[in-house]
Amino acid sequence: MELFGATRTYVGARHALIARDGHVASVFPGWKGAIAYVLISPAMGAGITQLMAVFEEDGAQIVFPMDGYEHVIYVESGKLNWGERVFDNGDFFFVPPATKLVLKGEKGTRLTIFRKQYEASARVKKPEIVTGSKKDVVGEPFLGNEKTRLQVLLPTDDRYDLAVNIFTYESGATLPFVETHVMEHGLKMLAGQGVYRLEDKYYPVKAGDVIWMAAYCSQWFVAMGDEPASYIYSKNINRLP
Ligand code: UGY
Ligand code: MN
Repeated sequence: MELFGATRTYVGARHALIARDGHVASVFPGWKGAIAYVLISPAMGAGITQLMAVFEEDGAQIVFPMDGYEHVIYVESGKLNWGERVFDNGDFFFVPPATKLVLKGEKGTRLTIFRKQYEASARVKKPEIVTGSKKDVVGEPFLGNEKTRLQVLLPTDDRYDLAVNIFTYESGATLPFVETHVMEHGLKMLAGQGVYRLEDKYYPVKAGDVIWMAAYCSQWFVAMGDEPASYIYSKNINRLP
């Protein structure tokens, strides 16, 4: 039976689950042939904005202002150009604040973009451009558990105040304990499924879902089903609150 007037989406004060069925597109100045879904933003209380950008025509273009915001772009599918640089499926790059960011893509290209105000500090140097690919980043066992692997995509030295990681779980594997921490997360399920605990609620989640966890949102995950579950997520790091 078709579900009618129902959704898995929930937006609360300290966490949110955004399922695909509720997405509504936005377009921004300078964007041509491409749309964005602003899935996590300050409008819901988040410090790190998360967009899904979709290129609807060959040669479509998206533009970000040259301001105090840094960006991490992850190519979920398709092909993308940033100037002379070319990015494919699974490639990612970090763009420091005040850097020209005009991206052109082929039809069908889909990106997850994290956008955060850079927190400068007199003690640290400015962050630099980073480029890489998921396939080249070793997945380290998380707290010694081989069934849960963490790929840390960006350098973690103190120039960087934003981490973006990919966490992959074999079916049945879990986060080892319910985490409660000052750092916030924006998360996109890339593959598989499982159950996410957010504060005191438990949500079935699957590929395509987006989750926001505010600072101190208690969190835990168990992967379930026939394939490993994998998600990419952001985290603010290296700055004293
Ligand atoms: O980096 C993290 O805090 C990570 N272990 N959290 C999460 O996967 N929800
Ligand atoms: Mn966490």
